[in-house]
Amino acid sequence: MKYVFLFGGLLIVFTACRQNDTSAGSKKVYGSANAIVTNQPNHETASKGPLAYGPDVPKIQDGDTIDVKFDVRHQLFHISSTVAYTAWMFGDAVPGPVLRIRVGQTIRFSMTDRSNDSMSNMAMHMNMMPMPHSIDFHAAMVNPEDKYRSIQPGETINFTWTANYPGVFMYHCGTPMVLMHMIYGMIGMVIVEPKEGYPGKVDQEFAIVQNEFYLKKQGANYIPDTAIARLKQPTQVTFNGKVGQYVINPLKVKAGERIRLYILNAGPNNATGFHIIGTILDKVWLDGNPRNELAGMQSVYLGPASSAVIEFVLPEKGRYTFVDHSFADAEMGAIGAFEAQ
Ligand SMILES: [Cu+2]
Repeated sequence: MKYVFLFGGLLIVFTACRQNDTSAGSKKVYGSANAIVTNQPNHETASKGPLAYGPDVPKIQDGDTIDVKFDVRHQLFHISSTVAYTAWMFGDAVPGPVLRIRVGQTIRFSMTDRSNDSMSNMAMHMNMMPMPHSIDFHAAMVNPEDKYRSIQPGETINFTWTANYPGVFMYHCGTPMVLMHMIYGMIGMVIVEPKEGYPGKVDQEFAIVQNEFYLKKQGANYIPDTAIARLKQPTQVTFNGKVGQYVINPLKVKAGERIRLYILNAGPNNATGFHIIGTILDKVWLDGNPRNELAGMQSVYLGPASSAVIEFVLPEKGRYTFVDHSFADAEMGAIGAFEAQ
């Protein structure tokens, strides 16, 4: 539905924000003004907003409107001490930054495609070439043809959206071939808290994104391979982008503390059965919505683009390994540990 207004002869057409659904107790905002694409890089800053890189969870920012910016870059990324490739990334890592907002907040989003920043004379491999990118927020309810359109290297897209549902949502690049853009690293998490915050108190919070890599050797480094990705046969599966990083540096907690974990399976292809050895998942909110509550789970099964908020206690001092209980994935890197002291 479009509304047309005439202001002093100036025709302004916009898809209006309509608040016509209060079924879940809070007003929903459908749609927003058309996206604006400029051919200028936004040099103000490369990232901005309530953002952090997992396992850290960013602090919520108060206010009705939140400015969020993260740019797209092509940069060398290490997924282990021996494996690196030129990633296409939101911000500075794979996965991109975790964004944390609240139901009812409007996100004023800006993104510059900086894939042309990183060109150097020695870096003209196919995967370093500047190219169009886009962003698709699963947490938003907007016209994808408008807001999720691809922009060219050096261009900036600006659009707004309002968070209607609480949950842990994925964002990713939606530029064809989507599979390729995702296996290059263009994935990330948005946490949308309920209006009054998640119910109950916890002592520690962590954010974990699981995703697959499909890499083949090219010279000294690696390159993502869509042929392997089509076969759904990953070469590495990781928590927050690095093979076994929480085996090397376990997440530190205290025995008996209540821990809340925001977990997203970004795929792009395979499912996960997230499990913590030595405890039971006390509460599981599927997709991060407290209305979808399960209790006493041994694992939580998440397909691609599925998520959960889970709460649990590590009962006594010790090291608690967590895995994708599809153990092939654990062998390929989806393994970590909590160190309870
Ligand atoms: Cu892309």
